[in-house]
Parts: sequence; C-alpha cells; structure tokens
Amino acid sequence: TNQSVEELLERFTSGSKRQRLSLVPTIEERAEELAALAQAALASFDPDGDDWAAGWILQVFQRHQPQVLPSLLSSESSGWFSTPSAVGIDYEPLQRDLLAENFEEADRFTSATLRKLAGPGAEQRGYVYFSEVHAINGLDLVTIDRLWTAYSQGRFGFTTQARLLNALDGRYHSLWARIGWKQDGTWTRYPGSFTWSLSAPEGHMPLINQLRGVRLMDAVLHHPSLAARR
Ligand code: UYC
Repeated sequence: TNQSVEELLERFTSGSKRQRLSLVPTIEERAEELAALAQAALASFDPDGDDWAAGWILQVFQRHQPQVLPSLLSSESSGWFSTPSAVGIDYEPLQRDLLAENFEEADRFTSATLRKLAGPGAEQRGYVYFSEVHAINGLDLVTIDRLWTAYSQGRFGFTTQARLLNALDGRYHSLWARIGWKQDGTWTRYPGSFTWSLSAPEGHMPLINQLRGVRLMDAVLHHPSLAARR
C-alpha cells in the first residue's frame, strides 16, 4: 500500500499487538524513509519501558541506516533504553549486542551478570545456587528482562519464559520442547545447536543451564520483581 511513513508509524506505535506484528516487515522495507524522521519515530516511546516496537525500529536502523543511531543516543546512556542498576553494573554491552542481534554474546553477558549479581561465591564457582537468587537485586533483573523483551519483538526474556511456563501449568518437561531446549526428547547442545536469532522459538533465550537441575531457573522465573511484570 502507499500509506505515508507517518501513517505507518502511527499504526505501528498504537496498533494492537497483532497489527504491530503484521507491520514488522513493512518497518524494515521502509527503513530509509523512517531514518529521515528518526527522532520522531521514537518520540512516542518510553526509554524506561520495554516496548519492542521501539526496539525493532532501532534494530532496523542498526541493520540498514546505522548512521542515524548516534543522534538517537545520549552520550552518557548505555543505549536508547534506560538500564538502571542498583549495584553499578554497566549494561551497555548487553544493549549493544541485543541491538545488533548478537544474541549469543548477549546471552553470555546475561549469565555472567547473573553470577555477578548472585555474589562472589557464584562468580568463583562459575554458577549460581538457586538459594542465592532471592537476594539478587530486582532492579537489575528487570533491566535485563526489559532489554531482552524490547529487542526481540517481545519473544525473549525471563517474563516470556515465565508466561509460557504458567500457560503449561508449571510443567517444565513441556516447556523444554516449547522453547526449543529439547528436540525429539534430547537436550539441545550448547552452544552450537541453539538458534541465536530472532527466528528462534518464543522463550528460547536467555539460557539457563539445566546441568544442575531446574531449581535455579525456577527461582529466577519466580523472583518477585519479575512476577510483578507478567
Ligand atoms: N545447555 O543443554 N552444559 C552450558 C544449556 C544441560 C552442559 C552453558 C541449556 C543438559 C555441560 C550454558 C540446555 C546437559 C556444560 C548451557 C543445555 C548439559 C554446559 C555455559 C538445554 C547435558 C559445560 C555454562 C536445557 C545432558 C560444563 C553455564 C559446565 C554448559 C545451557 C551439559 C549457558 C539451556 C542437562 C557439560 N550449558 N546442560 O552454565 O559445567 O552458563 O558448565 O542443560
């Protein structure tokens, strides 16, 4: 159709979830026209939120019109979305990798940050005990979750995984196939057999290693700060 790019933006910004999803390819096709009004394209979105429509516009710019990105980012921020941390963690690498769809790197940053948030014991041993999760700062978990949501059309992140688990009445054995962590009853092999792109199944990322059992993931998905976002 020959709607104006302003009309396209209006529908992408304020449409229903289904309408927005149907406009995802059109946003990409019209990247050049959108870049000409880059400031206005993002003006109606909230950097403190997690609206994936803003994340998708930024990913389209990153891929097709990267020259407009610096003008959208203030020099002292970690990217377009705000990334508050209660413990001084810089989320710039995570936001940069998610923006560029470097999902494997973003995933490694996420698990390393979970260890850091859980404390020096977890960092030294190289993995988090489930019993350490309740003390993790909720602000930081929410920042990580918002970024994964915003840069995945709302398909990745802990709250997506928690929502899917909830819809399966808490049955992890059903969740594994749903999020692509098991194929034909076999664990998906890390890292090479995971799908490190937006075409991955919903809830595919971030990964939580199941080598030591499901209790760590269960504690993360049920952290009170995330439960409040579902
Ligand atoms: N790995 O299979 N995983 C590792 C996953 C399992 C294993 C890391 C996820 C099953 C070993 C991450 C799945 C299993 C190591 C993940 C998966 C297994 C390892 C990086 C699907 C064998 C290396 C490290 C559920 C049957 C040794 C980390 C070690 C690493 C993620 C084996 C992110 C989601 C049960 C031997 N696997 N992992 O822990 O100790 O962050 O790390 O889940």
